[in-house]
Amino acid sequence: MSSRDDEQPWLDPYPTDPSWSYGALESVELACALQRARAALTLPGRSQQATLRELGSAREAELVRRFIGAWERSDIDALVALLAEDARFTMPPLRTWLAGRAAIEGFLRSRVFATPWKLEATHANGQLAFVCRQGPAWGVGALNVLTLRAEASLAALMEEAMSSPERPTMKLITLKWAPPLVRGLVRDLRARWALEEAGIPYEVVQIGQEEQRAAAHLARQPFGQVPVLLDGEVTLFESGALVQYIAERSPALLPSEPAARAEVTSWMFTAMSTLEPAASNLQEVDWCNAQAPWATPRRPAVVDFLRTRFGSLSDWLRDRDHVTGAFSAADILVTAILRMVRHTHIVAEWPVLTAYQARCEARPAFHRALADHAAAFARFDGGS
Ligand SMILES: N[C@@H](CCC(=O)N[C@@H](CS)C(=O)NCC(=O)O)C(=O)O
Repeated sequence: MSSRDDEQPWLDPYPTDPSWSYGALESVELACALQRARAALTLPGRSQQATLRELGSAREAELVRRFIGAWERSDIDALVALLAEDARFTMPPLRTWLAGRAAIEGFLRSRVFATPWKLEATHANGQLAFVCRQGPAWGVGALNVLTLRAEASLAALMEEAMSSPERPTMKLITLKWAPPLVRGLVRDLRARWALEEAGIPYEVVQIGQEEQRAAAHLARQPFGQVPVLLDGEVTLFESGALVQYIAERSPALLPSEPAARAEVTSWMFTAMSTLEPAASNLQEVDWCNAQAPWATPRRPAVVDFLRTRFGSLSDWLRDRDHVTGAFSAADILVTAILRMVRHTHIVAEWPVLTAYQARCEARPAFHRALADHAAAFARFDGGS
């Protein structure tokens, strides 16, 4: 890796509104120069304005759309595809720089997408630039300045990029309608939350009971259940698998550093295989079999078992804000399990768990996911 990386180029929100000049901003702010260039094609002395004129407004708009889309989706593969082999990434006034596509990719994967971003296109000194707002507070965290250095064949390069297929939008399959009792619990919420945290756009497909039993759906989900995630050629079922797949596209949800990643993975499996069965046993007693003769005598043992699990979880969280070092995909799943027994006061027996659940559910991504989840079912309240 070719880099000079002895400073911590990280990022507090930029203190003012984005009414800057490039020079002023550069002196206080991170600025990234991503150079789309092939050395052999570079002619010296060509201005960015001339390069952009050559590119033409339609191709410039397409480049802007692709750059913003890739950055907001944390789609590092798509960003890297826009870089030339000899691209350079600088952060004036820091001395940190990265040379070459591989070094930049490593940097993007390790740090940049630990939080979600929203980008607005602008120009700085005649160059294409992007005001980058950093979630969850959406303060300005960076000005990315894109330097296009290719010459005569830039238009051809863009043609090539524009004709290469873009990844289709992910599709999340959920139920058409769900009764109020389970709204906020149907497991598409877990995937929605992860998608919102990762800043990945998605479409929702709602299916009715007949479609659940249809061969096409059973081929995707052998039990006729939801959620299912479709991503191009990829089909996934089991909410834990969906969350993991989404998290793999967002270092904010699943870190790349092996020890931290292993911790998050362990807790994702804990949520699904150690905690969830204890919570779903209680749902079965209280909801699915409430009238069965065995329900009342069985319930205390089910609650006791859940208490042992939640007690251990509370002990673990006593001095922690999240199940691992920072909020991650594991917290999405653990919080989802705590929610499963919201019809009882069991979580409230542990103030640590109550505070943890509130902390996770306070995240804007959770609010967006929950609102969309509820709105989707409400659309079919009148039936159809
Ligand atoms: N272990 C599965 C459970 C899936 C599940 O229970 N899905 C429910 C909604 S949350 C469902 O599809 N219920 C309708 C049905 O079973 O017909 C997962 O985590 O995805």
